[in-house]
Amino acid sequence: MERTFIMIKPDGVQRGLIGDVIKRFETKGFTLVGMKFMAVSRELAEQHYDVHKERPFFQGLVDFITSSPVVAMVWSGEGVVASARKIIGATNPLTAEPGTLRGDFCIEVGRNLIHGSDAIETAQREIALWFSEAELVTWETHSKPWLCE
Ligand code: DAT
Ligand code: MG
Repeated sequence: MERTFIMIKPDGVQRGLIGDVIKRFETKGFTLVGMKFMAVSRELAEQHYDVHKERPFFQGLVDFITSSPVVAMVWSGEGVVASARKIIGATNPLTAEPGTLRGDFCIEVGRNLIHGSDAIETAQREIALWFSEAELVTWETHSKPWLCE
């Protein structure tokens, strides 16, 4: 089953929005397969955002992600990678549509609440970076016949 990596960034944790974020993915019908509350090392933050290492905001981004704890999660479901990106909304919260997490809960790109993998291959790389296989749980929700035909 398709999986994606979702991280509630330090601003989401500090602002007490962990429950709101998790609720959106739960009520949508996706399945949680891994979750940890953790401090992020500089090394992990730099690896996670490696694709942006030449960008001017890179150091600030790494400083921010390592400044306070995050919630790292893996969610699974058909089409979860693209659907999670839609639930999250545009990178710039001011252009993110109302109803998306960024559209509803934040106002600045440097404090945009949440990370979600942008493609299936990215998700595979990010999940392997943040979680060991032993930390991921394969299970089936009792709601499955009420979510899927
Ligand atoms: P996304 O998080 O929507 O995948 P991204 O991968 O382009 O966006 O950028 C990663 C993060 O870097 C983004 O969530 C916030 C930060 N960022 C992106 N563009 C920025 C900018 N112009 N100024 C400051 N921070 C930026
Ligand atoms: Mg990205």
